Amino acid sequence: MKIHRLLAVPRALRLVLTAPLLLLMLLSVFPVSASAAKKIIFDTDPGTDDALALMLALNSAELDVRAITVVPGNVTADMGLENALRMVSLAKRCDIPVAAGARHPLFQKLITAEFWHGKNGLANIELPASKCKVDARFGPDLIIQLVHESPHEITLVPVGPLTNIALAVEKDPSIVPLVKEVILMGGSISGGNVNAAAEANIYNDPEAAQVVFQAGWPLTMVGLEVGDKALFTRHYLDELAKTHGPINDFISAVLKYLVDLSAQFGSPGSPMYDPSAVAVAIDPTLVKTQAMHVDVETRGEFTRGETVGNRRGYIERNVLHDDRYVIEGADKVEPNAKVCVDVDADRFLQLFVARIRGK
Ligand SMILES: [Ca+2]
Repeated sequence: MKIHRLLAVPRALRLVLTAPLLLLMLLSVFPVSASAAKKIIFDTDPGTDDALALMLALNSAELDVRAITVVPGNVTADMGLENALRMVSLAKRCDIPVAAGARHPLFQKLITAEFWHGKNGLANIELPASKCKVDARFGPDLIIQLVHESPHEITLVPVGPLTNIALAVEKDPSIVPLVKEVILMGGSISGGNVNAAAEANIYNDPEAAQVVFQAGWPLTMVGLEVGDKALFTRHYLDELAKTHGPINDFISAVLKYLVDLSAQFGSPGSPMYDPSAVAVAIDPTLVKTQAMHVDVETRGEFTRGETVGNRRGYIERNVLHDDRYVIEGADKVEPNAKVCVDVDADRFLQLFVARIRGK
């Protein structure tokens, strides 16, 4: 339609005709619209590094946090729920459902980590009482419901023990092919952080972790190989402290606590465990991955909770001949996970600081 013809039509109609054009122009200026953002469910045991991860997610336009489900781990289920509610309230995001989940791991007693996270799980920082209300649904049920409502669109980002995710899969296995992907913080293929073998999230519920790793969905394991390399040092703390705001100040205080704690153990910085999974959800190019088959050890004398990654991609085939086995070949094993084996640590930390500062 030529311009002079357009001008000839009534003003109201002109608006109707030009509105879609304006919308297109706006979309080209702001390419990450809410509808294009990656829908995630954040499963968490908050927890200091959970706080970092949650605020990174809430401050990143690439992600659309559809729900927060709470799992016991770093702190009890009740304390974790309270912490999650206070944090979404601080972020003025009462629109996001926050649901309680499991009360304890599947087959063992809970191990809480106030030693590392402070008495209240949030570096002993007292956030104001929450203005947000808990969602009445059970966390695993909420996961099931949201996955069915948005088939092939939901990315699960668990950053605690995998109890809730395992319960969801056990209750409704039909969600597995409907989940877009799972990007979890947990595991290690190079030794543990709770003992020689196991990483804390996996150690806190190995059976649940094995369910999640064997479920058959696209899964990325963001483990200690990433977090231990991405140390949040005083340099980044100084950058973060240059700006202020409720989230900025809270995260600065949490990280000051963590950096001081790390210094007591001789480390120049605090490993960025939970935020690493969120960062990978935002920008997968931050990490290098290797496809491999991962099993979770549930019985080992020294290795319960270890993520055992098959780096070579095969297992020997042993066949019984009389009183001995004979290796008759090597059978390929199918990968079930993309394991993050390296990270561009500075780019990740810069991204984190920028997002928390609201940039
Ligand atoms: Ca956590």
